[in-house]
Amino acid sequence: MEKGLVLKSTGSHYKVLYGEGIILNCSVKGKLKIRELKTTNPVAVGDNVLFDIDKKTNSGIITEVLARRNYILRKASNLSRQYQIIASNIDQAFLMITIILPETQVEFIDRFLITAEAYRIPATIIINKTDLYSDAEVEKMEYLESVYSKIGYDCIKLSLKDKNSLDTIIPLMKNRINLISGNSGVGKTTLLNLIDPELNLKTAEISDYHKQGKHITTFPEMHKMPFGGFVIDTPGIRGFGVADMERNEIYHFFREIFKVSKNCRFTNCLHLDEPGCAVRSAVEHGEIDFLRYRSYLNIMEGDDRKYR
Ligand SMILES: Nc1nc2c(ncn2[C@@H]2O[C@H](COP(=O)(O)OP(=O)(O)OP(=O)(O)O)[C@@H](O)[C@H]2O)c(=O)[nH]1
Ligand SMILES: [Mg+2]
Ligand SMILES: [Zn+2]
Repeated sequence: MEKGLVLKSTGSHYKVLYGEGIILNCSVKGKLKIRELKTTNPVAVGDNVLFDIDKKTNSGIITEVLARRNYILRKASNLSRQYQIIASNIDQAFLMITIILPETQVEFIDRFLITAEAYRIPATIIINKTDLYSDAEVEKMEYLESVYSKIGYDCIKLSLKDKNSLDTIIPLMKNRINLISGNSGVGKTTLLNLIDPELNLKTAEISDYHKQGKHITTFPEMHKMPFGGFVIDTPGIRGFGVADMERNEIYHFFREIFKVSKNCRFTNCLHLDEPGCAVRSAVEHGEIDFLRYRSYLNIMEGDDRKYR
């Protein structure tokens, strides 16, 4: 029996790192230990697993997934109760966004952030493609930067056309397990190729017509970094169905809303239209950003349709 780290999962085959940097193809045979969570992928990138080596085929058979320190989940589809684990055992999550080409929606940002918040994974926002922005787009970028840094999320501006951009990001990633997420086409894989050109991962220009990415990366994959640590590149996602959260706890994961909610008249206030709601009052006074509150309302309505 050996212990290893799952670098890639395609649903039936797994790439596992073990020993002194050996990478082995593995599969799952029979039943794994049953978990209470209903997931479409029982073994996820970042999992620590136990496996047996089949000497004849030089491949591994995973027998157990060890307890996860954390994970990022999304709903497999809006209607299903099934969840997909994007990755597990993460030290830090980077959300890469762009103002244009493609345009990342604020609600998408918030859905990601509350998911990270719920699993206590520190999240940092990367605003990429700064070389492309007009004055109006720079203004929008700075607005988002001010909203999110005010509530305590670091925002890093990058242009991957400029190699010096890496100087800010590499020290943050060093010796950690980092996840990069974001819409298709924002430049997640381009960042990895710039850090380590030997990876030579596939990237593509975004579509001229739809101004969106083409979903080039198809499976999450963890890559070892030359400076120490790992980065998990993920497929671009249109959005997040909020997973595994009770309706009356959603506001706990909007940091600034949670803080103000202590002053609401009713302890079970959901900050919708209750009298004496301190959150609504803070929105009216501009202390809580309206876009954040709107994301909250949409998530409360369960409007997940466009977020998959
Ligand atoms: N102008 C400019 N283009 C960039 C920048 N970063 C990435 N790109 C381009 O954006 C396109 C998409 O980049 P990818 O790295 O494939 O995007 P991705 O986020 O991995 O996309 P998926 O794998 O589909 O999720 C490529 O043509 C990159 O060259 C940037 O900072 N500035
Ligand atoms: Mg990619
Ligand atoms: Zn309230």
